[in-house]
Amino acid sequence: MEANTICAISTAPGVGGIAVIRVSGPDALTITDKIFKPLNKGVTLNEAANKTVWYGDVYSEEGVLDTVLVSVFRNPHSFTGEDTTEISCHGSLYIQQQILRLLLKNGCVMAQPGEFTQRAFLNGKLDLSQAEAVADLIASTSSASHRLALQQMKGGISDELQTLRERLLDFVSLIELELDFSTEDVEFADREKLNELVQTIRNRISKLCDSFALGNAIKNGVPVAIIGQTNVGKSTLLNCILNEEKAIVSDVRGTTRDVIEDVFVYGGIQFRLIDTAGLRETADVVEKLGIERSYKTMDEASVVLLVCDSTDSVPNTESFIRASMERVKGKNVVLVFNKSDIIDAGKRAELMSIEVEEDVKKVFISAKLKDNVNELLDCMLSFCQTDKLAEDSVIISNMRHYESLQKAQIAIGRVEEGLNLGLPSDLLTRDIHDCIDALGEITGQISSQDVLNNIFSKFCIGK
Ligand SMILES: Nc1nc2c(ncn2[C@@H]2O[C@H](COP(=O)(O)OP(=O)(O)OP(=O)(O)O)[C@@H](O)[C@H]2O)c(=O)[nH]1
Ligand SMILES: [Mg+2]
Repeated sequence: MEANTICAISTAPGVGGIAVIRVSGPDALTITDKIFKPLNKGVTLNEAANKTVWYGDVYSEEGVLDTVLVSVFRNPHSFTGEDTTEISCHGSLYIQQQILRLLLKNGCVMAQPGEFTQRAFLNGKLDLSQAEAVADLIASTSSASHRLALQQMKGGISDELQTLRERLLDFVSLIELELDFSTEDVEFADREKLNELVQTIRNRISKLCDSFALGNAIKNGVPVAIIGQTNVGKSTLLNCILNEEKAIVSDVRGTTRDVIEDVFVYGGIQFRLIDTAGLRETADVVEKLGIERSYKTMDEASVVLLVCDSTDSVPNTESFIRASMERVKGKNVVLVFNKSDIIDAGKRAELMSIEVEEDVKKVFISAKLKDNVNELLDCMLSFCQTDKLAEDSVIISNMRHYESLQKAQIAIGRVEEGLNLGLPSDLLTRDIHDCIDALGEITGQISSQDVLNNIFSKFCIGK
């Protein structure tokens, strides 16, 4: 346990109704006692019971600074596992700064970013993936990203990986025992049972790895590219979905020259909607650069809205669709026929009959009149496998976990191969250890100081 006592403002920077200053460490109660006097005269926080709240005044050199509430959490019953006080003061910036100054003057040191959570990890209150989930929870912007973070914080992935890892550890110790008896031909570890475990782990890891695409999209927003020829109404569609005049709309072809992006939440999922420059042949250097960006956006997006102007000639529309479909193979694509307000039923039928691959949906909308846009949004939502979220399955959303799982997958593949080939025990154990280590990296049983610093430095101060 760290010897010093840290403090920081834990609420968002700025003025609020109240602010919370957190103090954690062996001297948290003593130091807070030096600046705070409870209304019940004669009581000190040092003698206060665990999980109690005290009403009283904070004193500076000049007298009373503010009337506050102080919560007392005693080691190990606090977030950090150390003695902790939380001072809820009035939200003035001046008061917050003064209380911080008084705490520092009386022996506290400023907390580093994420240091409260890092201490919680070091004191065994959270494992590493749970600690990371705290950061995700704070950053969550949609109900889905909130759910993922909460599930991870409550130990969703840790429990399961820990169990699998322990079972592997059991096997490896049996195999290592065999090595001690190398002159005799003994087998303590049942190879068939080991093979079963290897299969279980391989299947589980591959499911978790597969879930990363969804998890990552939920955490960072699903990128949706709005692609089409000039003047088809791409920017109008962006504005209509965002419900603001984000992009310039005009009847001049080539109005949008750059990518314009914003996020919005629909059905609990955050989408990143990206408007692009209209695709056409052009001699204009700047427009050309814009069009290059359109293609790049299209390549990087996971959902592509191919927008067509319903009033355009069918052959032109058809050839645009053909050319684009080549490029977006494997992505989720919606064919959006815009300006449906100014076409007749005959034209609609003609456009409907354009042949495309089965899984490509066609939606008629009027971005200008905001007509049928919900059908388009439902279509986008359908790509997000929200049913997987409804099930209680664990979804990976952290890049570091994904990389460790991939390492574990390679190692367990080698174990499987080794078992099939009847490799000698010492070679087998090396691969099993690789897998055990990779799984341990996720929960923090195996971690270097560099990894820890990197993770916790991404937190804000006070967390
Ligand atoms: N009638 C009708 N007009 C529309 C609709 N959507 C867009 N428009 C009009 O089409 C013209 C082009 O709209 P934009 O949104 O600028 O088109 P764009 O695809 O972004 O065009 P570029 O940026 O030049 O590629 C504007 O005059 C819009 O008012 C629609 O649903 N119905
Ligand atoms: Mg535009």
